[in-house]
Amino acid sequence: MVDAQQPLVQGERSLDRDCTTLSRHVLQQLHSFSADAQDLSAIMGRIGLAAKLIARRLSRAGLMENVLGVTGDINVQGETVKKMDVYANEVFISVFKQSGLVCRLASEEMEQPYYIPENCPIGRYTLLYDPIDGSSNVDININVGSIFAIRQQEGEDDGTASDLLQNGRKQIAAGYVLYGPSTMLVYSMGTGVHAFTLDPSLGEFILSNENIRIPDHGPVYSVNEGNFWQWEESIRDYIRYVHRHEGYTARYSGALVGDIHRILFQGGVFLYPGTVKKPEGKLRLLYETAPLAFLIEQAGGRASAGTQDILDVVPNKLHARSPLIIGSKEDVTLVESFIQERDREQDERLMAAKR
Ligand code: AFP
Repeated sequence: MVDAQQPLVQGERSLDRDCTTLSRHVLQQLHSFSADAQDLSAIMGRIGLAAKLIARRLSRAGLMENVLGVTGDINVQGETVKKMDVYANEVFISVFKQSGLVCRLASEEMEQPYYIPENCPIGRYTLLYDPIDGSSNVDININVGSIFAIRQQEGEDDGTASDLLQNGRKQIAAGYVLYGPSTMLVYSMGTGVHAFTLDPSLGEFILSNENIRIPDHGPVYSVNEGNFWQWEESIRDYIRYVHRHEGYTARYSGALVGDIHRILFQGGVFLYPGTVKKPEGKLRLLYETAPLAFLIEQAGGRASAGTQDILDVVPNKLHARSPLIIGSKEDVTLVESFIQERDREQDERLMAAKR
């Protein structure tokens, strides 16, 4: 007679793991089968589908026509649009059309949010996303990513989606997809950070790392040092500090998602600081820095805009930017200490000038 409680086959644990798909994991995290939980599980499932479609195209990009290169357009950020940016943006829209789940999508590639009016009475969620992060890597077959966040619509939308202009603590879930040697989806719904790896033979994201904790300190500092001449003196102070101390190593891939993924698992700090001319830097708050901050805080790390936690920053427009210092707790705090020191010196000079 078969005892249902006993392992049937060797490797049952791996069979169990293979059955932990993304949608199932979301329901487990929420400890509920309520309609809300089912909706969030379905949204994550759709994000997974978008990731699979994008991964499939990336994996064959060099063999297909009209996949690599630029479209010739400039996006709302004033940046060159790549063909993959357009494709990936449309993939996210397509997977959510007629899903009944999401009423609005806001992305780096669209000046205004994309409304799906037929979903709005039932699906009060908004998906914010960067369809291809690090798109300059696409043409040279190096890792890229997608970043996403889910927010709930608050109040009536006046047609300008102004309810989205709120701090990052309003995010219900956030995560990224890394298109690397394997495709990984890392997400948090406020109950830890969990990573899934796409098993191409199954066509499913399967749980690979649960409750990931970022080390409190790590050796990596990840920053575009070509911008040294443009930074505030405090950031230069920090970089001089790492240059003069043992135990640091530089890594920078040109795609935020890849750099953050390394830091999530191995510790360290990623910086994209503001400059004297552009104090808010390059990265966008609502669909780049805030989702990653949500994730890294959930893993026990920190994310700062310099003098304020990223999750407390309130954007003044949909495509607002923010500086980013993110990663291991101790490393982020160290960078902040250089900023505080320079701010203190400046205050003292101002006081002295007044006397
Ligand atoms: P692209 O998607 O335009 O390539 O920008 C990538 C990105 O937003 C982020 O993923 C990188 O960390 C950062 O910009 C790289 O910017 P720099 O080339 O200025 O270092």
